[in-house]
Amino acid sequence: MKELSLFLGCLIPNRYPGIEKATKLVLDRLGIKWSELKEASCCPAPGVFRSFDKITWLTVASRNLALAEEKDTDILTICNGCFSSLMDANNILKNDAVLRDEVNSHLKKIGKEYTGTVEVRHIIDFLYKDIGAHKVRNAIEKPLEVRAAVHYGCHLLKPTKDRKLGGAECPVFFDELVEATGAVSVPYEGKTSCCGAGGGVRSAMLETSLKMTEYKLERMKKAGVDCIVDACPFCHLQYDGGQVELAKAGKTYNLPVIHYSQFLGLAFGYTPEEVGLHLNAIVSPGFEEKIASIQKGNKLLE
Ligand code: 9S8
Ligand code: 9S8
Ligand code: COM
Repeated sequence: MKELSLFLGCLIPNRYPGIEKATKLVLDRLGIKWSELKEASCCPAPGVFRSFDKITWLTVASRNLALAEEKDTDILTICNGCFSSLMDANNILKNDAVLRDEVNSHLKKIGKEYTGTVEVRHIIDFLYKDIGAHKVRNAIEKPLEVRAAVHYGCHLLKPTKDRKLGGAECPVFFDELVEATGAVSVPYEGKTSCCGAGGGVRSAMLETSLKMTEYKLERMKKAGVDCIVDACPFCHLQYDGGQVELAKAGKTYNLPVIHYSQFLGLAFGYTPEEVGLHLNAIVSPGFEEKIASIQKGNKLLE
């Protein structure tokens, strides 16, 4: 297997840099070799670019793929949208010589070429398939005894024929990784439905997108969870910022929103601040106290 180039996308470095930091900490802790994909651009976001102009979408994506080809590395994404764009563009271009030629005619102008030699991975798919939940479990230092609402997000699961991660209706792979930290993945109604953000819905129709978020938050709260665990900064933004927007209408949930990289970081003993939870809009002192007491109570494992 090739080494991995970490593809950060736009949202994580700009809105939730703690997720970037936590990702690097946990990759290092697991002994996974990675380097940054320098000069990468927006993937570009699938629900927006792909829906408007397929050739522009493919060309920008192919430039990012070509950067990884030049380094002879695969790509590791930490966002469902980036995973979807880069994986789908890669699949399309690998299999369609006409589109590949068209895209390469544009890349040529900037001295680049796409040849189709890299794979695109998502950190959840990579940890599950290549590292394994048991190995993650063995590396845990602070079993996180919390109740988590796992949110997969649409683009991690669909289209199932390409994602090949175990189905879109009752997936378990992400739950297994969450439970490997010692947490309980609590079942809740509507678990695989959308957070409300994707496909430009948040930008174009905020009210509609918040209705979808409220639907999810109500059911998570009813299930009695301590936090939400996601694998995508768009979902993260929608749940975190969305709770602030919903609070203005008198609906409060106070559920901390945690990307899996951050969640794993907590289980490795990093503090909430070290994994960037203080950069969330929703900061729950109750949750942080719980983490602090878990981390203190596990001294024997240090
Ligand atoms: S890049 Fe630009 S807007 Fe974003 S974060 Fe994920 S999807 Fe790709
Ligand atoms: S869910 Fe539906 S389209 Fe998506 S992946 Fe992230 S944002 Fe939330
Ligand atoms: C959602 C990405 S993760 S997009 O809004 O559909 O492009």
